[in-house]
Amino acid sequence: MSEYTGKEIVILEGLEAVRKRPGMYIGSTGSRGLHHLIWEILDNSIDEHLAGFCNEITITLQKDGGICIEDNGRGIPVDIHPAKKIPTVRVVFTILHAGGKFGNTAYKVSGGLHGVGSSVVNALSTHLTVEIKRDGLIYRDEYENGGHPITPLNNKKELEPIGKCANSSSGTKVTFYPDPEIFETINFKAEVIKKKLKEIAYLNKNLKLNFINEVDGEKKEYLEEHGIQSFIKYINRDSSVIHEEPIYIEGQSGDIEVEIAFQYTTNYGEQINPYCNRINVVDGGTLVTGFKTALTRVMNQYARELGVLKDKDENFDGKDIRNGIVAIISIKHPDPQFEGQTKTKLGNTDAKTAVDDVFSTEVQRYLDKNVDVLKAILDNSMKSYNARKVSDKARNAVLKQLNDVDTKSKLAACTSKKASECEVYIVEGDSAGGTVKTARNRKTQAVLPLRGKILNVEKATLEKILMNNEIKSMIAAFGCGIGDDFDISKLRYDKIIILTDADVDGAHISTLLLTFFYRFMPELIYSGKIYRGLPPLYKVDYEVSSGKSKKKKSEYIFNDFELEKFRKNKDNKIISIQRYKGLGEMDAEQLWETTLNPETRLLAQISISDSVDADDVTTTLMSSNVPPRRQFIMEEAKYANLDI
Ligand code: 0R9
Repeated sequence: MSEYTGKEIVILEGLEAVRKRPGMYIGSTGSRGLHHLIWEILDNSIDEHLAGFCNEITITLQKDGGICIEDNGRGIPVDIHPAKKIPTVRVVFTILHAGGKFGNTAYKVSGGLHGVGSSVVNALSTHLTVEIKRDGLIYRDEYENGGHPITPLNNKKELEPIGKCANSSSGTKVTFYPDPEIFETINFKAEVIKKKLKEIAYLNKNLKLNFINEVDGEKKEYLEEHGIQSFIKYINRDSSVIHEEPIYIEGQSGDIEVEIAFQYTTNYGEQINPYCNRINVVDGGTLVTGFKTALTRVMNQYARELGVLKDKDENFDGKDIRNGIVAIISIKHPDPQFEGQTKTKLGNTDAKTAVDDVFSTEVQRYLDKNVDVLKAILDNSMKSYNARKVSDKARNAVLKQLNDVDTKSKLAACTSKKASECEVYIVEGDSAGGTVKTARNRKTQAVLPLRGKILNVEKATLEKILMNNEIKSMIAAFGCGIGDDFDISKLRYDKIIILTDADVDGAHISTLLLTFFYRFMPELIYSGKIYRGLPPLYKVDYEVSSGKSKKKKSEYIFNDFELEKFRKNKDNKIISIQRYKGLGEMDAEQLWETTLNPETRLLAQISISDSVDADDVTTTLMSSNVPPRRQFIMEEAKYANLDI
């Protein structure tokens, strides 16, 4: 253990806050949060690439459980920070900044946690080393136990160089070991890292990414010369396409750079993946609006010119034109404004104009030269237009019947009509539904029991989906319509909570429900309305002794990690551990205490962190194309117990 000066303790206060509430900074302390640490460090290297100073990054998964990320950029500055009077690199790793990348002068275009990422990773590590090559010298700074510096500074508070290197060689290398006291697992997964590197390579053409797995000796290199055009081919690898080559467009409007690639498949629906400064803005925003507006206008113009639309006033709806499209929109903006609850929606109005400008000019240039592609797209739009007219009829018929469904469905409504205080529990099966009905707070908690498994919407026709009783019950209960008529302002509940047993069947029902929401009411997910209730897995009876007296107590435990921690606590003498297999094993009182009471229950909010991944996993798991699903399940089976 090293000694810390009073000053350093003050400096570390920001990092203590990170250790107290890691979820606030990295989302979770499960496997997803663990990998987030890598993405944060990687983001800094990518920023350096975007600034034009780095073209190679190497990630090494070490045998000793550590992870090492190295870039060949300028190297983090080591000079004395004018305000903090310690080396700038130490400021970067030990001070949690409120935001803004050091006055925003460091980078023109920037992504990530806005400069706090390095200190967050340091706070959550048992050991971290940063090595810098700059101006022909090598420097090293080390930290332990959540960010305490252990490298001595000289009397001028500077870092002494530890060696020399060629003047031409520069860069930053960060090696860290995540803290097992913070994370439920500290095992990095090669597959997860490789997938991310692939995505980064697609979005940053000409950036070389190396992956070295010292555990099994694997080495891989990612370099995508054709960038997002190859990304589209990769996304559509298992789909049938209506034109061979993805269409690629690039251009600049003012100081905004725009890159778009798209291709039509025969799939129903649309998949638009927007990125701003390489950040997946899953909720879209102005860049998506610009793309949609321009595409609709340009294609309607062509349709009239070519006589596909006969009537001068007749128009394809935007939805008809986008049916089957898979697109990537990637822009670089010097001053992005991220909006919405999860900051994943772009707000800048100039991004809309820029995308519209670049896209409409360039796509016409392309389509004028590739008339066969133009005709294939218009033909596809016409088919969608005709199909929509048929399905509109079916949907309207269903929506008309909904009042009728309302009375037939098993919904146990709540008495309050104030949406902001109401929630609905979607429960697996009538019997669990019965207990939840007894246990709930009738004023604010409604219960909708579902009978058995709901329909897999990925495999069914729209008509069949709309005739399904469980789906009709949900549409009726939520009150906000479906598809084109969906209006989130009419939603009757503030939270929709999926509550299933903690077993394979329960997980399957959850997946089916999420697939339905994702495909037909995605706004519910984007606006953070969907949750999974997390009932406890164990009840532990134990004895605590204080002085001579002994007290019997019991506690609910929600996962294996917590149980392990509980077991390790020597103050508790465990008498018995009961494992709950299903909701049915709890009585109403226990259910209220553990799963329904807003004060004590545990809920997981469902969010989408990666739009390509969400669509990919949904298609792979739920469609009728079996070989990719089999492969996915085999690859993922190893990780099946980890967090969602
Ligand atoms: C392996 C992970 N890499 C990094 O974390 C990393 C940060 C970083 C960086 C700069 C260059 N490379 C980097 N790699 C840098 C250098 C200079 C100006 N801005 C950025 C320069 O030489 O003038 N920095 C990220 C933040 C900072 N540097 C800063 F705040 F300290 F300037």
